[in-house]
Amino acid sequence: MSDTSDITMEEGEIPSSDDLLRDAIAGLSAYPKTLPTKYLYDAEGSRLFEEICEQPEYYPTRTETALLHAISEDLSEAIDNDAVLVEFGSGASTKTRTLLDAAPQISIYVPIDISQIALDEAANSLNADFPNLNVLPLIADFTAPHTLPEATRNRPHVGFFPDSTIGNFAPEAAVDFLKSALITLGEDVRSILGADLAKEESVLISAYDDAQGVTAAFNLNLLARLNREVGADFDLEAFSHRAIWNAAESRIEMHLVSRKNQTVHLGGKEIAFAVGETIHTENSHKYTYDMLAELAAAAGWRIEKSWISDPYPFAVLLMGAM
Ligand code: AVI
Repeated sequence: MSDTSDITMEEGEIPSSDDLLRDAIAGLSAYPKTLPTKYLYDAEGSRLFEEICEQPEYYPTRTETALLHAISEDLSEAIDNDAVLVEFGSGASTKTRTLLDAAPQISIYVPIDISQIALDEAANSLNADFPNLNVLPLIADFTAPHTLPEATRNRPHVGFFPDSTIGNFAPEAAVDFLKSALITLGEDVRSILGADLAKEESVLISAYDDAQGVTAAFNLNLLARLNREVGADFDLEAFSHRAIWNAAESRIEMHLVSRKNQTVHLGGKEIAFAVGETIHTENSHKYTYDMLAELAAAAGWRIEKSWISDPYPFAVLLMGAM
């Protein structure tokens, strides 16, 4: 298997189309070929991801939502009065509602996301449904440390990282992210982390290669995006989606497989593909509880309490700064 530390999500600025072209050329000129995961999420990719979450095979979203509902009272007990809830990579803030319903003592919510549209929509709908909540969105790359709005000073802070996004980071990047979250949140804080856990291979493969082909469309959209935004000439029919379980790394990998020998053009470069050659586009690590505890500890967090769902193991961890 390839060393794919370069395809994971990483710290940095909000990417431009110059970045997209530069990163795509670098990844496609390497062997094995890669494309950065972060580029899966343009408007169409984000729409397709929402659709993936509704597929019967994609258990993580339903499982985490049900678990958060079941333990919401316990989580609420761990949140102090007048708390600031900071969500890293908030998207539509869907799962946040479960916490906000159970913990009305949260007075400020800071969703951090790179999508202004997602933040505006989430803020509008939360303002309507939680009139006592002060929503202060931050447009930023959530993996980097940030200064929170002035109004959050001198209040207890709680971080929220749902959706198993942590699994899309390589272990070292996951530690960096958890450290950076600690810098953003400050000292003496708590966080709630949702992470999918390792399980039967057939369940994982189906979840990442659904019968409707939504995950395939999500993966192929990356090539469509290169055609749209940087004038590449990928023939989408000439690539197929593949999900692989890499047991040694405890991760599901998404690849795009060339169905024939072909040459693709982008940014004045010719990129040759042999039949069967793959572009590695995403890793979704399925850590064990012990692996998660190690990552958390390496970043300065200790696990105070944890809940694991059944029959599909998914963990919600309540962590405190060490
Ligand atoms: C966003 N992330 C947690 C999803 C996952 O399960 O790793 C992304 C995804 N890729 C394919 N299906 C879902």
